[in-house]
Amino acid sequence: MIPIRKKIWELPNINPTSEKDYLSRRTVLAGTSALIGASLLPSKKAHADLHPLKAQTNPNYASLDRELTAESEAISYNNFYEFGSHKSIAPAAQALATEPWKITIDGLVSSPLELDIDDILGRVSLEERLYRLRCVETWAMAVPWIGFPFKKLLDIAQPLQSAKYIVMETDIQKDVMSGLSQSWYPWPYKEGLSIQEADNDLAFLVVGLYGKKLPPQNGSPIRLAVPWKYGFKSVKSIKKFTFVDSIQPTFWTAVAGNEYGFWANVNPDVPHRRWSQSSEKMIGTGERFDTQIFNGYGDAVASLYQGQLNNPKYFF
Ligand SMILES: Nc1nc2c(c(=O)[nH]1)N[C@H]1C(S)=C(S)[C@@H](COP(=O)(O)O)O[C@H]1N2
Ligand SMILES: [Mo]
Repeated sequence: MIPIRKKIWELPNINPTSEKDYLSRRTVLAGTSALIGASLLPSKKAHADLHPLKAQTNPNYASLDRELTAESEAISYNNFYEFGSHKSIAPAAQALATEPWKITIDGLVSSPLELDIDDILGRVSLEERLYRLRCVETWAMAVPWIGFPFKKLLDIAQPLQSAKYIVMETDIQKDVMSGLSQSWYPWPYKEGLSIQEADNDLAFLVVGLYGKKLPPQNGSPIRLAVPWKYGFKSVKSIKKFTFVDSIQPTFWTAVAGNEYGFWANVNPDVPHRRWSQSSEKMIGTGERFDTQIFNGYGDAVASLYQGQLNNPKYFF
C-alpha cells in the first residue's frame, strides 16, 4: 500500500509493497488525498451499528491453529479499494448503501434471476466457521465468519452444463466510493472461481462475523471467503454472479496480470514477483507463522488442482 502511516507490525521482513505499487505518481497523489479525506472522519464510526447475528458453529471449522484476530482489528484494518487504497477505509465505508440489496444471477444459467438478499437468506441456513485469511501482502487474520456454503447458491442459480466459471462483481456506488474516481482502475471490482471451486465445501458466502452482521468495511451485506486463496479473491459487497464458459479478467489480473493471477492459491514456495510468500504476520498480535500450501487447507482443496502442484500458474 502507500508507504505512509505504516505501523511496525505492518512491515513484513522482505519489504512487500502493494498491489498498486507500479502505478504512477499521479495515482499515488490521488490515493493520498483519499486517505486524508477518510481519516478526518471519526474512527469510532467504524465500530457503530453492529447488529447481532447468531449461527451454530460448523464442527468441521470450529478451531484453528492460532488465536482469532481481535474483532476490533478485523473491522478496522481492511482492504476495500472502492473506499481508498489504504487500510483505514472503515469510516468512509459506513456510507455504503446496503438496503435494499438486489443480487443478479445471470449468464449461463437456466433462467436469469434478480433476488433480494433476504430471498437468498430465506433459502439457506447460516453457520459459523473459523477461517484463516492470508493477504497476498503477507499479513493474515483468523476470523469467525457467519454465512452459507457457496454450493447453496449454485443450487439456486442452476448453472447450465456449459458454465465453467463464475464472475462475481462488487456494487458500484459512485457517490460514496471515492476510489471509483481513480478511473485507471477497472471498476467494478471483479473476481472469479471455477464451478468446481465454488462447489467445494470450503467456499463460503459470508454475511456476518464475530456473531454480528457484516459491517460495510468487511463487505456487507454479502462477500466471499475462499481461505485457501490469497485474500484478494474474497470479493466484498457482491451484487452480481455471472456464469461463464471461460476465465474472465479480474480486477487484479487487469491491473497487474504479471503479479496477480486468476487462481491465486496460497503457496509459500512461489514468491510474489517483489517479495517472499514464505511467512505471514498476524494483524493485532504481530505473531509470525510459516505460510502453508493452500493456506493449510490442502486436505480439502488439493484435489482440485491434481497434477498441477508444480505449476506456478495456479499459485499467484
Ligand atoms: N470489492 C472489493 N473486495 C475486496 C477488496 C477490494 O479492494 N474490493 N480487497 C480484497 C483484499 S486484497 C483482501 S486481503 C480482503 C480483505 O478483507 P477484510 O478487509 O475483510 O480483511 O478483501 C478482498 N476483497
Ligand atoms: Mo489482500
